[in-house]
Amino acid sequence: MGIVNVTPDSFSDGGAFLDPDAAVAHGLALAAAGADVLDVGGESTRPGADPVPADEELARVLPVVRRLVAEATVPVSIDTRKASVAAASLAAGATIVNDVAAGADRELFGVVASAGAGLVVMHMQGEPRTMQHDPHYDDVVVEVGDFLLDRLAAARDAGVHTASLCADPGLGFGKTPTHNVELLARLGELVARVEVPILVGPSRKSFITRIVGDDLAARDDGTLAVAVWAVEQGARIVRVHDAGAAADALHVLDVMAAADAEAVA
Ligand code: PMM
Repeated sequence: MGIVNVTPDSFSDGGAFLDPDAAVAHGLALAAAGADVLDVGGESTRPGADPVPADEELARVLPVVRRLVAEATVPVSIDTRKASVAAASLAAGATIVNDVAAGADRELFGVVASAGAGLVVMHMQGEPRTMQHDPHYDDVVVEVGDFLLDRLAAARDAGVHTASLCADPGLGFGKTPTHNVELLARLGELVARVEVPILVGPSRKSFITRIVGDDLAARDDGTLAVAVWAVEQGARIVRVHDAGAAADALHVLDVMAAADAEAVA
């Protein structure tokens, strides 16, 4: 899943693609480089971010969603917490809603159900403005799993089909670097427990900079290692900025996993 942030303030690419032409060109380049899904977002959820009003979020994402739906050959997902933004984006041709608030907007699951769309529910402790103020868990893996199972059940109750569901532990959302590493180290437990496909979003996040330093190349290298690790543990979708590199790394992993000697003959 390639990230297309149409925001002035996302933590790693804020402002780069606020212009719709730049965002569309970036999305098309990600798809050409190997992204299987393009995830368009108009509200930064970085730690400390303030909420964006619905009309502003819509004005950012809709032109980009429309054009990517028309011009890209891969599905378009809308990264939003708002049912109104989800509804307008689905009407414009998006087919997946990526909700980092997992249905906190009570109408969002119903919107997804009536469109027959796909849904990502993500775990977050708190909300973006304050989520990194001393997050606490007794057992982060168990608690994130409990939350995801509860929200998946709520989505099914609202009419979303099980086959349309995906769950995300929400790396960096109300979690210390230690929590993130524990979630990744024990990702297999979540994969087994949650049963729907797992998505992870490690890309350029600060727990990686703690390990490899914070220049961009190092963050991207670290992201690739997490992507490969996560897929090895059973994750099915990795949400990344550099989709070409991740697609290549995961392709190499596939060749190894399948002992596909033909691939190198
Ligand atoms: N991370 C960000 C935004 N949206 N969605 C999902 N499902 N999972 C994530 O980890 C996630 C997300 C923040 O990163 P960005 O500012 O680079 O988009």
